[in-house]
Parts: sequence; structure tokens; C-alpha cells
Amino acid sequence: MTTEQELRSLFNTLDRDQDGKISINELFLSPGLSAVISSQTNTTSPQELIVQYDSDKDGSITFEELKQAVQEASI
Ligand SMILES: [Ca+2]
Ligand SMILES: [Ca+2]
Repeated sequence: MTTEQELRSLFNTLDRDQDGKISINELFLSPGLSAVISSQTNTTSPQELIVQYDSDKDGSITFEELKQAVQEASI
């Protein structure tokens, strides 16, 4: 389990255009970090992460959605 601070810095690194959301393209641009996210959320691919945890269906993952995903995966 990562701390919120670690998750935040991971999120900021993945969010290349700094719009506050991680798009599927941004996940593909950083395969190493994307793999960390996958292991933290028990998903196997960026697609699966988006399908399972994009709760407002805008096609990208906000920090809140990511945090939720990590919390659910750690239960
Ligand atoms: Ca972004
Ligand atoms: Ca979303």
C-alpha cells in the first residue's frame, strides 16, 4: 500500500499535460509507472484500470478515482 503522498507524486508524474487527469494515452506513455499503478490497483492494463475505476466515465482517471481504486484493491 502506497501512502497518499507517494500516490500523489506518481499521479503528477503520469499527468504529463497537468490537466489533473490521467488519460489512457498518458498511461501508455509511461509503461513503468503504469505497471506500478496496475499492481497497486490489481488491474493488468491501463484499459482495465479505466474500465473498472473511471467512475464518472470521462475516459480518464482523476486523483480521487485513483485513490479510490487503490483503496478498493487493498481491501
Ligand atoms: Ca493529463
Ligand atoms: Ca474519470
